[in-house]
Amino acid sequence: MKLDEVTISRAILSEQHKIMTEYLDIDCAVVGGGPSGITCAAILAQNGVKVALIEKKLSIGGGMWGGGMMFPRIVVQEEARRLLDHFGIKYTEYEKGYYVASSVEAVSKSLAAACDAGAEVFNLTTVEDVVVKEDGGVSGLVINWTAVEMAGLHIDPLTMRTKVTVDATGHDSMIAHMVRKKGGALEIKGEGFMWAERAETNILSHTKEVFPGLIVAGMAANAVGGETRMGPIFGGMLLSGEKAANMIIERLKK
Ligand code: 48F
Repeated sequence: MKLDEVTISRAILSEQHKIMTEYLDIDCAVVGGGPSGITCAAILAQNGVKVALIEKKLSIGGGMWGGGMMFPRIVVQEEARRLLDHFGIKYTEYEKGYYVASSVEAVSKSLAAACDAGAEVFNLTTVEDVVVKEDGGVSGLVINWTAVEMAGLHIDPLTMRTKVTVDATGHDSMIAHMVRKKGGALEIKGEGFMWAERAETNILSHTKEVFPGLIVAGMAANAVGGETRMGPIFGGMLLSGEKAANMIIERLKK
């Protein structure tokens, strides 16, 4: 087969242009490709929701790749074991109720499940603002290439419309902060000290709609809710992503 460089370039441009255009109007945007965001996007897509997973970095996976202090292993407790099974992630039982998995396998398999189910991943894309109109809720996201932000260039962004947005941006809870900065009535209590049991127990009660159209998940939920942190135990992240997805599935049915 004879190869033509321009055909290769045209294939990339035309395909991504088609996808981006199609995804300017979606059911749900999940911002942040860490464990909670991937889980949320995967379960949404598996339930037929048109979902975009938006990640500012080149790679998806957030804080899961590095395991604990760069030992590429994560711990997941009994309550979330079924989600490891759901994604086909292998694990061993270290002690009763403590399951250990490869962080690399956990990212890869959960992300593969999201892609297989039809979630569209936009990496290298930063959410820099939200759309809030007369109904007072988040109805869209303002996006730009991460490289534009990194270079400090003054280039206007593009906008996508969403029915619901998930802030899965981790400890920084970036989307919640954007809403508050622009005057949205949203209280951000801030993350507490390390206390794994408390953080993992309470994360589901913090996974909720904190502003019309905006659900917080993962560490963003604990940061907004004033909850403690948990370190390299990931069950709460997976369960929080699942809860956010289930809330959205129910909401979209109405
Ligand atoms: O931090 P992150 O992995 O979030 P998470 O799902 O999981 C937290 C754990 O990794 C760990 C922990 C639990 O054991 O404490 O820290 O809550 O992933 C968040 C992702 O969001 C991206 C960021 O690059 C990261 O990959 N992100 C942050 N701000 C933006 C963003 C933004 N404005 N636009 C797009 N992506």
